[in-house]
Amino acid sequence: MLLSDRAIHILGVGNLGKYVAHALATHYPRLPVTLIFRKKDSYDKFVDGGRKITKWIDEHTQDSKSGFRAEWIGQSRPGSPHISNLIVATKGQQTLTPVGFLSPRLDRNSTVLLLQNGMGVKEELDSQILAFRSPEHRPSYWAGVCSTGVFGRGDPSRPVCPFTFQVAGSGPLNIGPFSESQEIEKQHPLRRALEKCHPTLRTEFPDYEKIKLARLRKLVMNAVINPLTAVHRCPNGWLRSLERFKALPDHPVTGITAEYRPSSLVAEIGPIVRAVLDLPSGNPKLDEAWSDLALLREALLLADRTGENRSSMLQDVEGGRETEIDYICGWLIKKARELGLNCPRGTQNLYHHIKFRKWENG
Ligand code: KPL
Repeated sequence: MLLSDRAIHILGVGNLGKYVAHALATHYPRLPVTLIFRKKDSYDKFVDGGRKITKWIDEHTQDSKSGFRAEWIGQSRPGSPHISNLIVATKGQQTLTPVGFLSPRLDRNSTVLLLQNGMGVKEELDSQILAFRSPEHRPSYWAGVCSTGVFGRGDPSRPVCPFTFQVAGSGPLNIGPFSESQEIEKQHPLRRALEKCHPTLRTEFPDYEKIKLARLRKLVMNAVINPLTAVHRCPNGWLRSLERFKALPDHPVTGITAEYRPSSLVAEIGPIVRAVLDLPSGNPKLDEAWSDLALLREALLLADRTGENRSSMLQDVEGGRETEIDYICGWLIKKARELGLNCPRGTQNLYHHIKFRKWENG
C-alpha cells in the first residue's frame, strides 16, 4: 500500500481535531498527518509555534507532539495532492464550505469521516456537493460519534501552547456507516490507523443500526446540555442543581427561566427520538434504554462527568461565534414537524434565543 493511501488529513484544528491528531502522533508516529486550518492566522500561529499540539494532563504534566504537516485551506487548489483519508473535525456550521473547497481533491478512493455534533451535515453535503459530482468522484462518508469530553486549555498564570487541549471524561469514538448497505472494511487504512490509537482513543466500529442509536443518543445529550448551559452561561456541572432545585436565577434580559430544565427538555425530545428510531415493539430492554428517565440520567451523568467545563455551544456564544444549534435543536424541531408530533416548545424557545442571540442586544 502506498504511503499516500494511509496518510490522514484532519480538517479543523479545534479541540477534537487536536485530540485525534495527538493520539495519532502518539501511537503511530510514522504516519503522515496533515492538519488543515480554516483560518490563516491560526495556521501561521501553528507554524510559528513549531507545529506543536499539547495535551494537558495536570499542572505539572503536559505532553507535546510536534512536526505535524499543516495547510491552510486557502492554499488548496484543484491540482493539490489527492486526499485519501479526511477526518472532518469542524463544527457543523463550519463544514460545508471547507469540505466543498477540498472536494476537487477527493474521489471515490477517498474516505471522509464526519465528527460533528448533531444531525444534518451529511444531508447538506449530499445536496450541495455530492449532487454535483459524478459517482466516480464521490468519496465514502463515515459517521463518527465522539463521547470523550475534550476542552481547550488556557492557563492564565503562564503562557501555554495555544494548541493545548484537555480530556475530561473519556468515552469511545464510535464510527459506522451512514447507510445499511455500506460496510467499513477491517483493513481500511483509516480504520487501522485509528485502531492503533487504543487506549488513548478507543475506537469502535459498530454496524449501521448501532451507530444510528449512538448518534441519536449523543444528539439528546447535546440537545439538553448545550442550549441550557449556553443560555444560563454556566458550566455543565450546574445542570444537576438546575434540575433539582431550579437553582439558577431567571436570566435578567431574556427572561429565560428555570422552567427549562433537563427533565422538561427530555420530556419533549424523548418522543421525537423514539419516533425517529421507530423501535421494534415488545423489546423491553430497548424501551427502557430509550425511556425519558434513562435519557435524563445519562444527560445528567455526562454533565457531571464534564462538570467544570463549558459546553461547546456556550464557548461559541461567549466567543460571539455561530453555534451548532441548527444541527441539534433545529433538527429536532424539524423532525417533530415532519413526523406530525407536538412542537417541542422549550427546545424551540431555546433555539430562538441562541440562534438570534436576543439577550445580547437587550
Ligand atoms: O459534546 C459536548 C459539547 O460540549 O459539545 C458535551 C460533552 C455533551 C457537553 O459539553
